[in-house]
Amino acid sequence: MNFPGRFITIEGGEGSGKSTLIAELNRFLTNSGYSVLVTREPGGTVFGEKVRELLLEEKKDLRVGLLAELFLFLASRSQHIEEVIKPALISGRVVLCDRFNDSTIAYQGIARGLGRELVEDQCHLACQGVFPDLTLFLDLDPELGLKRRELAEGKPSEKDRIENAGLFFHESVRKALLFLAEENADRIHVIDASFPKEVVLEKSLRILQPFLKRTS
Ligand code: Z5A
Repeated sequence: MNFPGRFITIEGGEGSGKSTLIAELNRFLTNSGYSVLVTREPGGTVFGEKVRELLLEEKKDLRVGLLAELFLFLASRSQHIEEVIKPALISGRVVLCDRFNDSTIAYQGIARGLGRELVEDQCHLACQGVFPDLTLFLDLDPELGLKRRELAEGKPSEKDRIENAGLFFHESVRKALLFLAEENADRIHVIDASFPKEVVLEKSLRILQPFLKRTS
């Protein structure tokens, strides 16, 4: 679907710097005159934030099956698209979204093992024709991502249910995202997130600015 606005997603593992980059991009683009909407998945709506709590909660005896997990992520997404993302794109805004379909394909489809095709099909159903125009993938060694978070909090951080899946799982997610980036090289841009924040911002803007100028 073609909209006046632009839909930009930011992907990457835990602690790769997505929230940090999104805040800086928001500041820069807003100062440059764009109307920007920052949002995230799971979440972005009142309903989605409730689903997020359910998805991330780590609680003894709480079991979440693979399909149940997938459908919860997609329930949040379809509400998010209908209530927030689509209206913003129709009104010409630049939407910066922390995670989207590529996360679902990498985490649920490939790393959890549900199967890429099955997950892609369900994502298509949930997305109602709304797909990212451009994606920045912040690529970082998962061990480094975890260290960054611990450094920020000054202690080993409490992990949510998905973070707790272990290093091997997070390494599979990274490989899956790199694979998706290779396959969708026209949309997904890989940025080495081990560089300092200013460098990551500069590299991102070098991709984003010409894209926005070209397509606005
Ligand atoms: N998930 C899924 O399974 N399926 C799906 O479909 C979707 C999600 C949508 C929630 O995501 C979980 O849901 C996630 C995937 C799964 N689980 N995991 N893993 P989330 O986005 O809320 O959680 P997260 O990925 O763990 O995000 P995060 O921990 O908030 O990390 P971040 O936003 O990428 O990083 P940050 O907060 O910007 O930075 C972390 C620290 O590093 C902070 O102190 C910064 O100041 C510092 N930082 C940032 N950049 C740098 C650089 N360049 N150098 C040094 N230090 C830096």
